[in-house]
Amino acid sequence: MGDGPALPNMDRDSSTVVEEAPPELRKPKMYQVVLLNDDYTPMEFVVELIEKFFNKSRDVATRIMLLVHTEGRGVCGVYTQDIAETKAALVSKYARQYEHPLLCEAEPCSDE
Ligand code: TYC
Repeated sequence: MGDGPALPNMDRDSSTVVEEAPPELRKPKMYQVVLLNDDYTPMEFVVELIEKFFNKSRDVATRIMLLVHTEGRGVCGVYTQDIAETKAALVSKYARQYEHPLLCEAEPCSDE
C-alpha cells in the first residue's frame, strides 16, 4: 500500500481483511412493578404512594389504585431490573413503616 488513504477494511501493510464486529447491543430486559390488592391498606395511602414512587399524576394514580382494587393487581411502572427491584423494595418498606400490609413486586415483562 502506498501513502494514500488506506481502505477501511484492510490493514496497513497489505492484504489482511479486517472485519468489524457487529455491535453487541441488545435491549435490556424490562421489569414491571406490580401492586397487589389487600383489604386493609387505605385507598388514599395507595394513591399517594403511586404518585410519590412512580411519578404519576393524581388522576393516573387513582386509576391504577382502582384497577388494583377491582382486578387484584396492577402495573405501576416498567423499568430495568435493578430499578424495578429497588422501587418494589422501597414501596414495601414505606408501607411497612405505616403498618399497612400492601404488597409490591417486580416481575419480568413478557417479551414480545
Ligand atoms: N382494597 C383496599 C381498600 O379497599 C385498597 C387497596 C388498593 C389496597 C390497592 C391495596 O394495592 C392496593 N381499602
